[in-house]
Amino acid sequence: MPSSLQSLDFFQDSYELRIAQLKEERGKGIKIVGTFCLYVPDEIIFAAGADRIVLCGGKADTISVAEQSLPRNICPLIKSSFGAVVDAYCGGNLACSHVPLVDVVVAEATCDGKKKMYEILPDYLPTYVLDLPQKPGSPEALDYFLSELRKFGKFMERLTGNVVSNDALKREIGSANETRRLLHRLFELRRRDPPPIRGSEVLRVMQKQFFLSPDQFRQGVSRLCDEMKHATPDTRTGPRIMISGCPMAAGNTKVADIIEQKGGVIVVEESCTGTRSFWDLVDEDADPWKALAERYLEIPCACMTPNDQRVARIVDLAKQYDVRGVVYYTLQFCHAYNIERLRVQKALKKEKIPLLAIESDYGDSDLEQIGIRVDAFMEMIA
Ligand code: BJ8
Repeated sequence: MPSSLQSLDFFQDSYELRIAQLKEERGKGIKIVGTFCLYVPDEIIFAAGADRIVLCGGKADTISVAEQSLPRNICPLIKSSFGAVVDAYCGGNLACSHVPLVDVVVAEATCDGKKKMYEILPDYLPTYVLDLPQKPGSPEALDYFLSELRKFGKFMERLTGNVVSNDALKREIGSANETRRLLHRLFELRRRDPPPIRGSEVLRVMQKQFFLSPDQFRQGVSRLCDEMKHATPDTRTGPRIMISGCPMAAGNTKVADIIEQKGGVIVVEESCTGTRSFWDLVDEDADPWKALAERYLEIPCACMTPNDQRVARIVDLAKQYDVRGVVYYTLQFCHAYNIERLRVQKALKKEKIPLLAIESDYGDSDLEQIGIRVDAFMEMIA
């Protein structure tokens, strides 16, 4: 069903605009950094005068290329991302025409599949790996991550020839916080009953957060919020649903679309393409390096242990958004999110909030089966 919100058109039509911008920047000698994860602070990249795009793949069409090198039984996000790079440099098919515009990848030590993929990536693209403490709550974690961020800052300085000054960092922190506040505004509007926008529409906007420049993205979200404020409420009356789990990278809207086809009203997503990307702000009054280290270590990703803050946040969001049920989404072979589901399920059960677990890939073969399960879940919680 086409949306009545005109400001969504900008996000749909913005691909060419951004590609043209990246090409122009490259022509001027500006470095373009590709990333794969929320743990790599954009603020440091921008403070060095570089630009960035996130390369996480959500499309099925680059998976077969990846499977010529990678095992089949790993997460589709890893295969799709890697396949897009191989395709760009060897296949010439340019499934993702922005990949060849990247000068360097800044990767991160999160899940095993990604870490090992990053060891092969330098065959195609220069790759820098940011290390992460695995127990973010331990007393040594902050100091260690801080030293990793400073090292990364030095790397960016060598890459661009620009100094990453405290002033530049503070400016970028302010700008990133502005985006985070805007997204809070967008998500706040979704608490209405019924919400003024569909969850699948918000997901497509959130996916663009990782592709557009911060300015382009903010302008688009600001216009969207203004329009949503006065939008006629949707007449859909299905159960309010939260999606929680793995990111849904650009190209992947499969489960969100099925939930809506079955009458669910998605009101919030606890994922990296949802609240995890913007919920916490960076302290603008503290030392910028320390403030960044503190904020980024708070990201509640299942790769970290223990991850109590994620479980608590899911329960909190479920209450804030008055959800009737949670669809827990895991990408196939993502052990971290899959296993963490047990703790999430237990915590939600205490609050009498039902959970439906869906594990899927980027293919179409399970569409019908997922549809049947979602249908039954909707009936149960209606
Ligand atoms: S902060 S969720 S973007 S690591 S889904 S590749 S974890 S096997 S994408 Fe992620 Fe950063 Fe965490 Fe977010 Fe591995 Fe799981 Fe695949 Fe994943």
